[in-house]
Amino acid sequence: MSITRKSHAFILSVRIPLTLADTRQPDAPLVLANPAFEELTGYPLEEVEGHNCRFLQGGIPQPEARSEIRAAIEEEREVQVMLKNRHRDGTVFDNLLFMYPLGEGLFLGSQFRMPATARIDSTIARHQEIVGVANALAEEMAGQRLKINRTSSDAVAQTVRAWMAKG
Ligand code: FMN
Repeated sequence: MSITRKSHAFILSVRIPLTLADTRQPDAPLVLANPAFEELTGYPLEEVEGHNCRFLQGGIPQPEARSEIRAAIEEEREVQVMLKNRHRDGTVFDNLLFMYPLGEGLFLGSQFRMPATARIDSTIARHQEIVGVANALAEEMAGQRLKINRTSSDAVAQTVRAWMAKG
């Protein structure tokens, strides 16, 4: 499945961070990242294209989060995972990563920097926004809407609660 011109332009125009990775290519390289991703991380598309997005982990070990992501890729299903990532200048931030399979191994990822005073409702609002974007892309590229788990908003709330509890 190829990224249509329309999908390409749409991804670049969306104001929330978006990345597209081809998990059927060796080491699942990024094929697209939008300006909102650059604004968040400090990395422009030219520097990240062709690289696996784990470079954002900057050497911080997080085996559980990584195996959760690998399982979701393997099973071609959506997942939300909290990660420690680094901006280009090396500073660490908590990244709530949302991932959706668009078909044929292509995954959409959206990065959400958890604010110091995180709110569950604003995180769920972001989740719903991303689901809307992912559905629009799935329709444009694969001619069908995504199979979104009905309980994925609950899963997001639970992930944020667990993150808040850790302090
Ligand atoms: N990992 C991150 O640490 N930060 C990200 O923002 C991020 N975005 C991703 C976006 C997409 C579309 C995909 C498919 C993956 C993303 N990942 C991100 C996850 C890593 O690329 C990788 O899949 C993860 O670290 C697990 O694999 P590994 O154990 O081989 O590193």
